[in-house]
Amino acid sequence: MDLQQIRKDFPILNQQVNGKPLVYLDNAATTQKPLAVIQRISDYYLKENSNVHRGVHHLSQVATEAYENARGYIAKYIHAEESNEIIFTRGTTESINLLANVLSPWIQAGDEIIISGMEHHSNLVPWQQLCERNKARLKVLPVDLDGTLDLNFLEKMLTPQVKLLAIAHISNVLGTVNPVKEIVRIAHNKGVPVLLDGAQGIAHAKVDVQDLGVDFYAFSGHKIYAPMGIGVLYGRFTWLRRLPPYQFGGEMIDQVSFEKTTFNELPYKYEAGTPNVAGALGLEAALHYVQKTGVDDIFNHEDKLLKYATEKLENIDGMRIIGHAKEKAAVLSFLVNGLHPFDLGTLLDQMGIAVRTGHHCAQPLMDFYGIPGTVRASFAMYNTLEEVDIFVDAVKKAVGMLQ
Ligand code: 7TS
Repeated sequence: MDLQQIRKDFPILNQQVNGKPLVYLDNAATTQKPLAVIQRISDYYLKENSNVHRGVHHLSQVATEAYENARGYIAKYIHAEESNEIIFTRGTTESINLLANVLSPWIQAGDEIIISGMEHHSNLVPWQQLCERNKARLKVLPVDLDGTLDLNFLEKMLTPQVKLLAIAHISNVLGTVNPVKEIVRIAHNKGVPVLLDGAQGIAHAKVDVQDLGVDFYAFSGHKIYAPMGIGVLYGRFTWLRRLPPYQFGGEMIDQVSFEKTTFNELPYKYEAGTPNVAGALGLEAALHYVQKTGVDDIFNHEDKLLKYATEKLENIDGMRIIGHAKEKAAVLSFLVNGLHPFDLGTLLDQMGIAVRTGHHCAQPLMDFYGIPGTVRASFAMYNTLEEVDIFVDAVKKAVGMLQ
């Protein structure tokens, strides 16, 4: 992996913040975009822009072909059986809301949905609200103090009432890589379908939906170097075919009269209105960039950064790292003594370092640890060991100033 070239591909990294070179360690919130992605979006608007699926004219055909090719590329990237299983959405949040919406008729009073104690609010609130509406019950698979899930307990929770298991592939707070293949196997043994929240998983793990055996997989483009406002809900064809539509309007129909409407086939049934074509092309370009760079090399590099940063941080007095799972990816949450994460984050920003502070949209997880929030550094392919050194020195300095 040519790190120097990679950094050149992400021009935003080359800037000063508060008089210091930017060290961008907020990649779990969003990643930066390489020139290949920016150029693809720009090319689309410069040369190809047109509404898709509607026109006989040249540009409409060019745009439609590009959009559908992007769908095909993404299907291959996550090894979906067919491209009809790729529904374009705004991102993980919309993907999960879509699913919660269309599964609603299937969830009856007394049914149960299982999530885990480490979920992002996006994979919690939609299920909680659905349960409330349908008088179903939300059950929570507990997290151990080290940040892992107890699979023996999961077996016990999978009662006949359970209709869905919705779980993070990788935690955005703890970095835990959940044993999702095993989780899917356990759930399927009891006949329970599984949604994986892949917001972090898509960028830091290999995603092969057929190998995982998963029923639904949700992710956001912007976490994997693609633009904001584009994401995917993967759903197995046998599921999506049976489920009702989500939003209604243009594109998703077959025949409309004032008396009755019949719906379009997959995937269009789930894509009402004009889609984010540029976003889909940007996502294709981003995945292509990742593939070209080398997925294994990227993951090895991120792992090296994570281990190096963990080792160095652990040497700081009063350091408490939150999340010690054996399988951990690219995310490092911590607290120092009684210092408030916000104060630490603010001082780090003054030194040019972008980290995230707060509850990271996982308030129940913070309650479990009895903490107000954490400081979180999260890594991407373009981060360097030198940046980790700068970051750790800055943490030491900030702690010194605050104590
Ligand atoms: N699920 C997980 C595990 C996430 O990390 C996020 C975003 C989402 C769902 C929602 O994704 P969205 O693209 O629809 O917003 N996580 C974060 C974060 O950790 N800091 O900012 C956003």
